[in-house]
Amino acid sequence: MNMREIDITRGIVENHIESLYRALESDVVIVGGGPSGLVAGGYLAQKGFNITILEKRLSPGGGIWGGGMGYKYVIIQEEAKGVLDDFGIPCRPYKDNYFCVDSINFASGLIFEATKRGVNIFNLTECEDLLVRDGRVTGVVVNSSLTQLAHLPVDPITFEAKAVVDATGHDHDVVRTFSNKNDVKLNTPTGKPMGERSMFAETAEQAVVTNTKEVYPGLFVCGMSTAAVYGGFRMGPIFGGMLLSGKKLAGLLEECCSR
Ligand code: 48H
Repeated sequence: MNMREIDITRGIVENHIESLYRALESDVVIVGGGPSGLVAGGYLAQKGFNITILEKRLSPGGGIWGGGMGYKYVIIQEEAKGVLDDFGIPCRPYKDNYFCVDSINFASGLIFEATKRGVNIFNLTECEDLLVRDGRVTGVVVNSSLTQLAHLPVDPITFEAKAVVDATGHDHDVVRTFSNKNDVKLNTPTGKPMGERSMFAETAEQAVVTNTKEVYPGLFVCGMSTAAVYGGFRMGPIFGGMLLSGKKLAGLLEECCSR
């Protein structure tokens, strides 16, 4: 075999550019590759939508990998088991209404299934701002996380989308930045992000699903960022709410993108 380094490089560059082209006009850009974003993306890609996920870290998976305090299992309540099944993730029953999931299996399984269904994930890629036209979010402003880490003065590029999702977890980075930079009224009781509250698992798990919604025309929230945006409680290392939030979001976006 005549192995040439330049062919290896061409293979990487050509394929990356092709992925990038596909992302430029996405149906949905999901910011954050944690459980809620991966589940939403996986269901939508299965229906044929062009889905891009931006993840600022090297590895997608968000808060899954660490289990609870670094102990590697997380808990799922019975109502969310169907989502695990849909993504082919194994679990074992625990007490009457719970299932235990190995966090390594959980994170890698969601990532693998989402990408198999066609979700276009960009790691080391950060959303730093939004595109807004006539009172509607129309896309994202994107930069390399490495540029951000090194505090280099490098301008970003942009992706257009029919809908953008803040799936950035506790940070609610997208909604927070959007609200701070613009004189906008969000679809929250105060018109602003309301801040996350202390731990109360049962209430938190219900609220995370209820508050999965459009927070501004074209901008949706799911997962833990709903708690920060709508003043919800936190729930600790139980992840069913994240899965059900992602599934609900997929339903909302399917409707929005088919209009
Ligand atoms: C690109 C970004 C940006 C940005 C952040 O935190 P996550 O796992 O998010 P969720 O909501 O799917 O899951 C929350 C869950 O992991 C959790 O934290 C729970 C259940 N906590 C309960 C408790 O009481 O503590 O993932 C968000 C992802 C991360 O991977 C970030 O790196 C990424 O978003 N991210 N990516 N551009 N601007 N900001």
